[in-house]
Amino acid sequence: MSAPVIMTVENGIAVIEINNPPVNALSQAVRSGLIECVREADADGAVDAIVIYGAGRTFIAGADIKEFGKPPQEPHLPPLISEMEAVSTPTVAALHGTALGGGLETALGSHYRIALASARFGLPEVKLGLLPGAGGTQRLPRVIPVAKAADMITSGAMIGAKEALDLGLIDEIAEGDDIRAAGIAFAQDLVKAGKGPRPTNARPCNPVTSDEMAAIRAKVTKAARGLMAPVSCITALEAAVSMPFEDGLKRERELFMELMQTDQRSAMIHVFFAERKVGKIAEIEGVAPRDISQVGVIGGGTMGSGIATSALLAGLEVILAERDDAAAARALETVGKNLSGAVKRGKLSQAKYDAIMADQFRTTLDYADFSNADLVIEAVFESMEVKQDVFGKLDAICKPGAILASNTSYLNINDIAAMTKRPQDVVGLHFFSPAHVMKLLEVVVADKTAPDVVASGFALGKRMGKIAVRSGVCDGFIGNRIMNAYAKAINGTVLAGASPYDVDRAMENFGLAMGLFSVADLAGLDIGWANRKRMAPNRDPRERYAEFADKICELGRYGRKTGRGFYVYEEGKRGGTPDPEVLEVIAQERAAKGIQPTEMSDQDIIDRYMAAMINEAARIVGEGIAQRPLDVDITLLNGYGFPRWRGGPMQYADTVGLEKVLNDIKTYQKEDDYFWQPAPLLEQLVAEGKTFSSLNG
Ligand code: T1G
Repeated sequence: MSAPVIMTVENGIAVIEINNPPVNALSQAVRSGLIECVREADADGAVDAIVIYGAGRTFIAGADIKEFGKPPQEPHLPPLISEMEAVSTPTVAALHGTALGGGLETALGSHYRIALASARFGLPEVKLGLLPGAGGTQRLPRVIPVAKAADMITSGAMIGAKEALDLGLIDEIAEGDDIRAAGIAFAQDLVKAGKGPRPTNARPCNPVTSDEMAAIRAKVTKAARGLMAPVSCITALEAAVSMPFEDGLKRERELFMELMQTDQRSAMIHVFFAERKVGKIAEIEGVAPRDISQVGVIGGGTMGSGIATSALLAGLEVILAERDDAAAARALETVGKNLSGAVKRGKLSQAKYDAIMADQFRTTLDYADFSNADLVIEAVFESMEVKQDVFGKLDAICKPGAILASNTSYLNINDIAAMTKRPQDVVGLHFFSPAHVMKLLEVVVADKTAPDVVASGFALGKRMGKIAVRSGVCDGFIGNRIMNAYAKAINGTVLAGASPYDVDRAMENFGLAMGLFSVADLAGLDIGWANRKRMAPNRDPRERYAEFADKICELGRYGRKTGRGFYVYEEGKRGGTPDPEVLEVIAQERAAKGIQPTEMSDQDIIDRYMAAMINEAARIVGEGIAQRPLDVDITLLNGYGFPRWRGGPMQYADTVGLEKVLNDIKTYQKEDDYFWQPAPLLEQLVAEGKTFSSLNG
């Protein structure tokens, strides 16, 4: 393996190249190579200036996250950057790709910064439950306005080269795309102009008033909702504003080391790697996906239009079929609105919007128009009969090799595939509403689905900017099956003594955007009601069925759309208010069932909710529906709003301890020993003293 850092000297310019694919992460070898080269160059009387740049596609994209959690190795990055900053030879960071985290901190410790026009810059440590721990919180506010520094550090968002130049983060945007040559030319100009070192730490922090700082802290604290890192970022920034540089650097280090010990940090780094690992499955390793350029969508409702929008934004040609002109017109309007939203958000240019609407998208009433489609996705009514009819027709119309996909959220893909002569081409592509916004895509693999069709589902997901997760066939696949389980547990919790309002409060305090009953009111209680009626014939008589939701529906209360559900909704008011009549319905059911309600703390409620989620997830992994626990985590994080800083239900289970979860389940069994059956995998892992993460490979 060649050295990750090499230096050449050309006409008095020491050029240090960092070459540690894929993203030039600051591994121990890179750190030691970098500081050795800087020391050697600074001691070389023939060297007038030093240029540091990254080989390959990017400058340094940060510390090597793979080293986190392992014993830290010298040289540590903070003193390395400070030593580099103090050299007497002017240093230039030549930036391209994404200069992120420790990479941007290394650039901030350089005296000057030049970048390609396509370069981007960020301090995303907060997305890992950390803060910039190598001087970023101390040097950035010395280079750009404090408020902007606060925004970059607490959001982790990247900025482009033009904004970086305007802010003063970089000194120049280079012409062309040869960052090495641009760095050398910039250094030569420095030497000609007689410019020496310009250490960032010698610059004062940009001005900010204490009121402005207080307002920044208040805003960040409110938005943090349980996250520790953003608040620590502000504490470090306050040190930059109020302390001498070295003291601020010490304070930053203290705060960084505190965050390194937190469960939030280990959860968010778990998510970082899990989101990259979830697409790596043996069955598609080395399997080429089929070419997809024309996509057919059947059904122009919310889901179908969202899927069409997502495909259009991915650059695919889309034909959307509806049953009549009016429905087709509505679909066209919905897709147009979705794309206009993308234009407003800066995700799509107006010119691109016009081009899409002119010749990349059209509607039809005739499935015959799908004869040349590479992929057809149906998003019709959730009825097996309707879907089987659609697939029978598609089988006769579509060309050989075309992929036929169902967006069903729980129906059996094997039964749908059986309506075709090409079961190997049939797959489930379960999008989440709104499909052009939600990142999760469940690729549901039926018994006969071909590996290259599975690979095509993953490739489509990546092209759409989504995260695809492989699911086997079962009722509800991964996400909805788990949601059905924890909804039953929550209904049991309400029967046992909690109110729907206690539950929603506890879930929101846990970090979910909304509690289960608020979500149900928003989605429409009639949808869940129809589902429960569908499942009723198969309901096991031993199930302790909670009826209060059905009773509320029988009163014609379907949630927001009818003005009443679990909550009462008044015109012009955002949220709903608790409804005493709902509490009465629940009290009557408890009485009829002979249940004496018990007091429940928020923690009691969360313990039950999470035990149900973890137990069903353990079943799903044990049955092979999800390949690994990380697949469940990624599903719940990207499709169901599970708090990212908790890492997902399986990561959370490892954090609280599987033995505790199992013991909780055994306690609840006394109330309902039908629902609370421990999953075999959970019992096995507890018996072996193992964690779910031990199954992630
Ligand atoms: N360390 C180790 N591996 C990394 C890495 C990193 N910083 N960044 C990416 N990888 C791996 C990734 O796991 C994947 O591996 C491959 O590179 C391609 O990544 C002291 C403490 C740079 C925008 O948070 O945002 O600096 O799956 O699929 O879509 O204050 O990677 O191929 O085996 O994401 O083109 C701060 C994280 C670290 C940046 C490229 N830096 N990376 O996106 O490729 S903490 C970050 C990214 C820090 C200092 C602190 C993205 C990217 P594999 P990829 P991509």
